Amino acid sequence: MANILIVNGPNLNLLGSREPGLYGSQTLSDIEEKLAVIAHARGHDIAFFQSNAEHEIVDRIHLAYQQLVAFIVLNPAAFTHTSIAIRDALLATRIPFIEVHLSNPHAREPFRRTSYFSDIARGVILGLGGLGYELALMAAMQMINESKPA
Ligand code: CA2
Repeated sequence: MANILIVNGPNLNLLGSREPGLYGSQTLSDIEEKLAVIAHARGHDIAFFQSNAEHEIVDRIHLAYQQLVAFIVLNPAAFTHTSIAIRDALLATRIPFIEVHLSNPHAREPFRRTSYFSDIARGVILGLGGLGYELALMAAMQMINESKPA
Protein backbone atom coordinates (compact mmCIF):
# COMPACT_ATOMS: atom_id res chain seq x y z
CA MET A 1 0.00 0.00 0.00
CA ALA A 2 1.24 3.48 -0.88
CA ASN A 3 0.00 7.03 -0.41
CA ILE A 4 -0.72 8.81 -3.67
CA LEU A 5 -1.63 12.51 -3.93
CA ILE A 6 -3.49 14.24 -6.76
CA VAL A 7 -2.85 18.01 -6.93
CA ASN A 8 -4.75 20.46 -9.11
CA GLY A 9 -3.95 24.12 -9.57
CA PRO A 10 -5.91 27.31 -10.12
CA ASN A 11 -9.37 27.37 -11.68
CA LEU A 12 -9.62 23.59 -12.01
CA ASN A 13 -12.35 23.74 -9.36
CA LEU A 14 -14.46 25.18 -12.22
CA LEU A 15 -14.19 22.03 -14.34
CA GLY A 16 -17.45 20.95 -15.87
CA SER A 17 -19.10 24.33 -15.42
CA ARG A 18 -17.26 26.40 -18.05
CA GLU A 19 -15.35 25.84 -21.31
CA PRO A 20 -16.39 22.16 -21.74
CA GLY A 21 -15.08 22.25 -25.33
CA LEU A 22 -11.57 22.82 -23.99
CA TYR A 23 -11.55 21.02 -20.65
CA GLY A 24 -14.40 18.48 -20.91
CA SER A 25 -17.72 18.18 -19.11
CA GLN A 26 -16.56 16.17 -16.11
CA THR A 27 -16.30 18.01 -12.81
CA LEU A 28 -13.18 17.71 -10.67
CA SER A 29 -15.24 15.61 -8.23
CA ASP A 30 -16.21 13.26 -11.10
CA ILE A 31 -12.54 12.77 -11.95
CA GLU A 32 -11.53 12.33 -8.31
CA GLU A 33 -14.23 9.72 -7.70
CA LYS A 34 -12.93 7.63 -10.61
CA LEU A 35 -9.36 7.94 -9.38
CA ALA A 36 -10.38 6.85 -5.88
CA VAL A 37 -12.04 3.70 -7.26
CA ILE A 38 -8.92 2.83 -9.30
CA ALA A 39 -6.49 3.43 -6.41
CA HIS A 40 -8.57 1.63 -3.77
CA ALA A 41 -9.08 -1.39 -6.05
CA ARG A 42 -5.30 -1.80 -6.01
CA GLY A 43 -4.98 -1.24 -2.27
CA HIS A 44 -3.53 2.27 -2.35
CA ASP A 45 -4.51 5.33 -0.33
CA ILE A 46 -5.28 8.41 -2.40
CA ALA A 47 -5.76 12.05 -1.37
CA PHE A 48 -6.90 15.04 -3.40
CA PHE A 49 -5.94 18.70 -3.21
CA GLN A 50 -6.96 21.68 -5.32
CA SER A 51 -5.94 25.26 -4.69
CA ASN A 52 -5.98 28.58 -6.46
CA ALA A 53 -3.04 29.76 -4.32
CA GLU A 54 0.58 28.96 -5.16
CA HIS A 55 1.78 28.90 -1.54
CA GLU A 56 -0.94 26.42 -0.57
CA ILE A 57 0.30 24.01 -3.23
CA VAL A 58 3.87 24.44 -1.98
CA ASP A 59 2.69 23.76 1.59
CA ARG A 60 0.72 20.69 0.48
CA ILE A 61 3.81 19.24 -1.20
CA HIS A 62 5.79 19.80 2.03
CA LEU A 63 3.04 18.01 3.97
CA ALA A 64 3.10 15.18 1.42
CA TYR A 65 6.81 14.70 2.21
CA GLN A 66 6.01 14.37 5.93
CA GLN A 67 3.19 11.95 5.11
CA LEU A 68 5.56 9.75 3.06
CA VAL A 69 3.51 10.25 -0.10
CA ALA A 70 5.03 7.93 -2.68
CA PHE A 71 3.83 9.67 -5.83
CA ILE A 72 2.06 12.85 -6.95
CA VAL A 73 -0.11 13.36 -10.02
CA LEU A 74 -0.02 17.10 -10.69
CA ASN A 75 -1.90 19.47 -12.94
CA PRO A 76 -0.34 22.81 -12.00
CA ALA A 77 -2.78 24.62 -14.37
CA ALA A 78 -1.56 28.18 -15.06
CA PHE A 79 1.28 27.71 -12.53
CA THR A 80 2.75 25.29 -15.09
CA HIS A 81 4.06 28.29 -16.96
CA THR A 82 5.16 30.44 -14.03
CA SER A 83 5.93 28.63 -10.79
CA ILE A 84 9.53 28.18 -9.76
CA ALA A 85 8.23 27.87 -6.17
CA ILE A 86 6.21 24.71 -6.88
CA ARG A 87 9.06 23.30 -8.97
CA ASP A 88 11.47 23.91 -6.07
CA ALA A 89 9.09 22.18 -3.62
CA LEU A 90 9.07 19.09 -5.84
CA LEU A 91 12.84 19.16 -6.21
CA ALA A 92 13.35 19.66 -2.47
CA THR A 93 11.06 16.82 -1.44
CA ARG A 94 12.10 14.57 -4.34
CA ILE A 95 8.59 13.12 -4.52
CA PRO A 96 8.21 11.58 -7.99
CA PHE A 97 5.38 13.04 -10.03
CA ILE A 98 3.56 12.90 -13.35
CA GLU A 99 2.44 16.17 -14.95
CA VAL A 100 -1.06 16.06 -16.45
CA HIS A 101 -2.90 18.57 -18.61
CA LEU A 102 -6.46 18.22 -19.81
CA SER A 103 -5.81 20.22 -22.96
CA ASN A 104 -2.71 20.10 -25.15
CA PRO A 105 -0.85 23.29 -24.24
CA HIS A 106 1.32 22.95 -27.38
CA ALA A 107 -1.77 23.46 -29.53
CA ARG A 108 -2.65 26.73 -27.75
CA GLU A 109 -1.00 30.10 -27.14
CA PRO A 110 2.84 30.15 -27.35
CA PHE A 111 3.22 31.03 -23.64
CA ARG A 112 1.68 27.66 -22.75
CA ARG A 113 4.57 25.80 -24.44
CA THR A 114 6.86 26.47 -21.50
CA SER A 115 6.48 24.17 -18.50
CA TYR A 116 8.48 24.54 -15.30
CA PHE A 117 7.73 20.87 -14.57
CA SER A 118 8.12 18.69 -17.65
CA ASP A 119 11.91 18.32 -17.41
CA ILE A 120 11.74 17.02 -13.82
CA ALA A 121 8.55 14.92 -14.17
CA ARG A 122 8.62 11.11 -14.43
CA GLY A 123 6.13 11.52 -17.25
CA VAL A 124 3.86 14.06 -18.93
CA ILE A 125 0.33 13.47 -20.28
CA LEU A 126 -1.27 16.14 -22.45
CA GLY A 127 -4.58 16.65 -24.17
CA LEU A 128 -6.49 13.53 -23.10
CA GLY A 129 -8.98 15.25 -20.82
CA GLY A 130 -9.95 13.45 -17.61
CA LEU A 131 -8.58 10.18 -19.01
CA GLY A 132 -5.10 11.66 -18.59
CA TYR A 133 -5.42 11.55 -14.80
CA GLU A 134 -6.49 7.88 -14.92
CA LEU A 135 -3.54 6.97 -17.15
CA ALA A 136 -1.18 8.92 -14.90
CA LEU A 137 -2.50 7.11 -11.84
CA MET A 138 -2.08 3.71 -13.53
CA ALA A 139 1.50 4.60 -14.46
CA ALA A 140 2.21 5.89 -10.93
CA MET A 141 0.96 2.65 -9.38
CA GLN A 142 3.10 0.60 -11.73
CA MET A 143 6.18 2.68 -10.92
CA ILE A 144 5.47 2.33 -7.18
CA ASN A 145 5.22 -1.46 -7.55
CA GLU A 146 8.39 -1.64 -9.62
CA SER A 147 10.36 0.38 -7.07
CA LYS A 148 9.54 -2.03 -4.23
CA PRO A 149 12.31 -4.37 -3.19
CA ALA A 150 11.57 -7.97 -4.24
O1 CA2 B 1 -4.94 21.84 -19.95
C1 CA2 B 1 -4.72 21.96 -18.74
O2 CA2 B 1 -4.99 21.07 -17.93
C2 CA2 B 1 -4.14 23.26 -18.20
O3 CA2 B 1 -3.29 22.94 -17.11
C3 CA2 B 1 -5.33 24.08 -17.75
C4 CA2 B 1 -4.94 25.47 -17.24
C5 CA2 B 1 -4.07 26.19 -18.27
O4 CA2 B 1 -3.61 27.41 -17.73
C6 CA2 B 1 -2.87 25.35 -18.68
O5 CA2 B 1 -2.16 26.05 -19.69
C7 CA2 B 1 -3.32 24.00 -19.22
C8 CA2 B 1 -6.20 26.31 -16.98
C9 CA2 B 1 -7.15 25.69 -16.02
C10 CA2 B 1 -8.46 26.43 -16.08
O6 CA2 B 1 -9.47 25.59 -15.65
C11 CA2 B 1 -10.76 25.88 -16.04
C12 CA2 B 1 -11.68 24.88 -15.90
C13 CA2 B 1 -12.97 25.09 -16.27
C14 CA2 B 1 -13.36 26.32 -16.78
C15 CA2 B 1 -12.44 27.32 -16.91
C16 CA2 B 1 -11.12 27.11 -16.53
